[in-house]
Amino acid sequence: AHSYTKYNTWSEIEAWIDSTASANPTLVSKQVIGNTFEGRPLILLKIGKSSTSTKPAIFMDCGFHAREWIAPAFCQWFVKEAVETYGSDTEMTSLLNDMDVYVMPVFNVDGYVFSHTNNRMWRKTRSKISGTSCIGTDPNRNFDAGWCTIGASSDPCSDTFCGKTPESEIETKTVADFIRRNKSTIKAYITVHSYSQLLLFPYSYTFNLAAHHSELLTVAQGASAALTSLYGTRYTSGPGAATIYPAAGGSDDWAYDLGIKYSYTFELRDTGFYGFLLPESQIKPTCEETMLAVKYIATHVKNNL
Ligand code: 0X9
Ligand code: ZN
Ligand code: ZN
Repeated sequence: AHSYTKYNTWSEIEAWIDSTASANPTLVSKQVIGNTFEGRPLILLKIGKSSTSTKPAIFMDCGFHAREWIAPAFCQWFVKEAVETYGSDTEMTSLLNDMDVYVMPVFNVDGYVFSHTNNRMWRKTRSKISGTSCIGTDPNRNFDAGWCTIGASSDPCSDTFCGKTPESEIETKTVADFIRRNKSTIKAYITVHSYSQLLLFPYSYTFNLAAHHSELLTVAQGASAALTSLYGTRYTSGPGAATIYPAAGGSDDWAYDLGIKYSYTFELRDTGFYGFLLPESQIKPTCEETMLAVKYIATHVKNNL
């Protein structure tokens, strides 16, 4: 059965999506935007008070990389907190009154399933291409942002394979198409990974600073301070290339170059003791502290529309 304090399987998450949407019809709606390589649905939850006019929105995804199980756990937690605290928490209430949040609980569904059934350390998608028996593309090397120029591999057997072309992966193409289609309403892009306790922003495909570098850094530092205030967890903020490593083809750089100024990548707990194998006992504290950072960013976005 589904629980917010365990690592749910895809079938548990799928059932949870349906029950959450049916239980909260005024606040949550489900949208299937496409299908994965293996045919599973690519699902978004749109969270926000219904309105007759189109509201500005935040897009947040989790689970690009299959083995980063804490990321989908966070997206589920975010939805829970949104529906539980709307109407009582003033910050969440005004956020969801004025904006919508598109939450994609699992981006790389096929990889997530494979990491549960076959290989806990799987990272990539599960797509097959001709000419090799190696499987999968790194979805965070597959976006059209300096594609495959640095920190990515053109070897299909590599864990950072950039794919045959930009957006070669159906998951990448589907999400990129959705964001392009809703470009005028999406004011912030947040993508959740693990691990390293970092809050990153563009660029990662170049060491050049983003045009909005100082605002992006100030907001990241404020969000990190909010996160740290709960349990003292330390985060480092900065542009991807200089803070973690240069790597092209990421969704954050792509969204930023599309014109979505507030573009952030979270690398959740921990700093390597457990790494991707973060114990379930850390789901609740990790999610509670991360909520503070995401709400901080969202409120900044809302106040600067
Ligand atoms: O390498 C990545 O894709 C991310 N780190 S992870 O350990 N979760 O794989 C960092 C992504 C930073 N942003 C870009 N490289 N665009
Ligand atoms: Zn990742
Ligand atoms: Zn809570």
